[in-house]
Formats: sequence, structure tokens, C-alpha cells
Amino acid sequence: MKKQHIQIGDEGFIFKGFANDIAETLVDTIKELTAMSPLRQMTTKRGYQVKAEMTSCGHYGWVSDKQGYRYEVLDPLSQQPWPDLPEIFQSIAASAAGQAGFDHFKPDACLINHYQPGVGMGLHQDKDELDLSHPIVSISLGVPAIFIFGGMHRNSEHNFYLLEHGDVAVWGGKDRLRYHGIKPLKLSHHPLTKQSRYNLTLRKTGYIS
Ligand code: MD6
Ligand code: FE
Repeated sequence: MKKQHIQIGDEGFIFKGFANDIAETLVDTIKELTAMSPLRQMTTKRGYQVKAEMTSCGHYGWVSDKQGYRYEVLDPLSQQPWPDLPEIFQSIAASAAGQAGFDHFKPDACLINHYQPGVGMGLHQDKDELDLSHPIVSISLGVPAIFIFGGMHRNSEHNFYLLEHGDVAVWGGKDRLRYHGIKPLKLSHHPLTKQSRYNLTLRKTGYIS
């Protein structure tokens, strides 16, 4: 049976339940990864705390501190390389990207976000990657969230979409730099994640590895 998908842009899609069959394995894998590179709250250049807890796996990890945003090959907490990108992350991401029309997607970075009730993420663009021809693949796990999908400017009109456990969003091409965010999480419960939500965003940084 072909799964339902929602088109959110010319080259942007939400594939409902795309990761349902492996969702429990993904959550277990996140727990293994965060035992190696723990979730932590980062700060921005201006000294604000990023509310969602974050960590990374893959060759590059996304880091924010007083120097700003960037990709780093070492986890600043341990000064060790980030954990390897699990094969199951790579394969689900490549298959979702393929469904969206982006063949041969080979991510080298995966940002893991963890949200508790009341925590969201403000409107932002994902533009720290060097090669913007690759899409971003985003996997939602646990408690549902409302995704805000805007345009090329912070104040462009925006739409709201529900991202539920197992949903996979993919966007790239002309939608790659659209502003987006997550509304503060409502109090809810999921058997695998309790009151929280995880989001995996898989990227190809375009940096030489
Ligand atoms: C989230 N996601 O879903 C936050 N960025 O928790 C993102 O910021 C995001 O879902 C780029 C592409 C897909 C995303
Ligand atoms: Fe983003």
C-alpha cells in the first residue's frame, strides 16, 4: 500500500508514517547514540540558550556556541569524533529522499533534537551546509508537533503541518532555504518517548570528509 504524502512545497513533502516499521529501532538507536554523545543545551552567538537538547552523529556534528553555528568533526564535550551514522538512519533517509525525487542521498551529518513539553524551535533556515543541492530529511519520533513551514523570508506567509511519530519530511531544491520551525510541544505521551519528541535531521554538509 502506498503511504499518504503531503506536498508542502514544489520539492517538499511529508511522508506520513514512512518510518513506522522501524520507529522503535530508531528510538532505541537514539538512546545508544546519546549514551556516547549526550544530549546537551547549546548557546547561540548572542548568548541565548537553544531550548531543544541536541547532539549529533555522523562525520560532522552541528555545534552552536558563542562563536556561532558550524559543523565540527569532534564532539566538543568529549573531544572525540561523533558516533558513526547508523546504517538504518542512512537507509531510511536515502529511501525517503528517493521518494521525493532526490536520488543517491548520502548524508554525512545527523542532528538529533530532543523536545520536552513547552519547548519549540523558532523560525530558521538550514543554511550551514556548503552544498545546498542536497535535500534535508527529517524524521519525527514520539509526541506529535506542529511544524511551521514558511517561505524565503522570515516574514513570508507560513503554513502549519502536524508531524507525528514515524513521519518523514524531505525538502530540497527550490524549497531548501525556506524558513521553518516547531511550535512549543503540547503536553502529551508516547509509549516510546514518554512526554518528549525526537527529531533526526539528516544532511549532506558538502564539506570534504
Ligand atoms: C524539528 N526540524 O522537526 C526541527 N530543518 O524538530 C528542523 O529544523 C528541520 O525538520 C530542516 C529540515 C527539516 C527539519
Ligand atoms: Fe531546520
